[in-house]
Amino acid sequence: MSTIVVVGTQWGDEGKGKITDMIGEETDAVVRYQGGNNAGHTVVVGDKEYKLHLIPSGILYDNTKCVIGNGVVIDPKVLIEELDYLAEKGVEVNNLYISSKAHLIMPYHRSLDKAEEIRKANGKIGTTGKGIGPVYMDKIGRFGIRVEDLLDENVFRAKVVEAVELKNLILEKVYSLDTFEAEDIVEEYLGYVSRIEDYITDTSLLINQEIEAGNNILFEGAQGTLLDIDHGTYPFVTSSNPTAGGVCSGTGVGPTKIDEILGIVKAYTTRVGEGPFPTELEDNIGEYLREKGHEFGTTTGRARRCGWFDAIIVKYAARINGLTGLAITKLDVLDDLEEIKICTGYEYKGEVITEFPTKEEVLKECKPVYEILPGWQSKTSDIKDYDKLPENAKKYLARLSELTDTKISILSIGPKRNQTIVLD
Ligand code: 2SA
Ligand code: MG
Repeated sequence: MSTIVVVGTQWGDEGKGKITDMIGEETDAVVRYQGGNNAGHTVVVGDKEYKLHLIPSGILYDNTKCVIGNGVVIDPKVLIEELDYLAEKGVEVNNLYISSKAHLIMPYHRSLDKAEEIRKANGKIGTTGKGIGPVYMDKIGRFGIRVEDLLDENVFRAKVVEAVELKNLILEKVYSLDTFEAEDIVEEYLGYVSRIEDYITDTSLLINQEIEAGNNILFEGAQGTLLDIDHGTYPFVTSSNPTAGGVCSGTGVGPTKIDEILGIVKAYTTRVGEGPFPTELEDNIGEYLREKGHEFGTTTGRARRCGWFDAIIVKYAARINGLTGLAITKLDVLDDLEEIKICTGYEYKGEVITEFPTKEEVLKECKPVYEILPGWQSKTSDIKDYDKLPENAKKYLARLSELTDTKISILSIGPKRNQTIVLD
């Protein structure tokens, strides 16, 4: 038996969905532990493409349990839309388990998320507008509403009435926005109960029983290390812990039960939303990466910012997550380039630093120090064997592994399941 965590090492969109889907084939349960429908995974199976936001990618397999852990925040409307979307595509959704302790995204969370972005204007985070920050604020503030509350009409109504009273004050007085009618929300949300009640359970118990039974479990991270609320580029982060530590609190599984932590690494770097990004390219190479890599948000459709591989951040991710291996994705996107740069340090106030700075004000001023490697200028997307890769591609990969002090376990050279090379 083994448990593995799949975690993003950059700013999200590293291709976690594809790798999760691939490993998911041999997995008994796929578990999400944080975030909500701000995530976006694209998975290609045969000639079908699936875009998922909330439900774990493992849903595409018949016998894999799909678990939404307590650390996830759930917009029930989106959940039901996703269930319908999967049903339309002929995917069975019997194997879904939702934590009774997960918090619910309410309509006022979405309003507050958007309103706060508008209020901030210059300092905005560039959120997905899905209500993520406000729902986690309520959770930490101890006045959130959990999935289990939906199962008791009186409890649910009382909590909504209390919450709406305060939210309406804020919406009206702080943001001059429309307020909500508690009873409308109660009616809407109780209407969802019949669609989801059968999935609700004690998921910590379930996962621990699975582990006990010797089954293989995959914990699927959303977003990435640099979007972590504690370890990311604060305040330009999401409001949860996508890093490996989030697995334990977000699922109710102890740290001694985790065997492997696989870091997903894009062969270059992207970021969506605001915040510092030292290796960002605002030239035609950046444009080339965006076009060739289809770098547009799965959730919002926003164009992603693109840049060279930054070894400082991936080395940092290896430390924060305790990575046991790397899965490098989208190597094929670099196929046509004449030369490829790797950031090996930052120049800050005349000195070169090689550890990721903790302060956003410092990172903002960092200039990348590059090592330049020759490109391979040939197609890699059909290669099945690591040894058959062009020499310069192998050199590039070896350098990434060396700089981040982590072995490469998986290499992905295209969106399809069979465009993957497993190294160990
Ligand atoms: P939020 O909405 O509060 O979580 O936003 C806070 C920051 O976190 C970033 N963020 C993301 N970055 C990359 N990918 C994400 N998921 C979608 C995708 C994004 C999309 O997979 O493509 O479609 O735009 C994701 N979710 C949150 C966000 O950009 C803010 O910087
Ligand atoms: Mg994504």
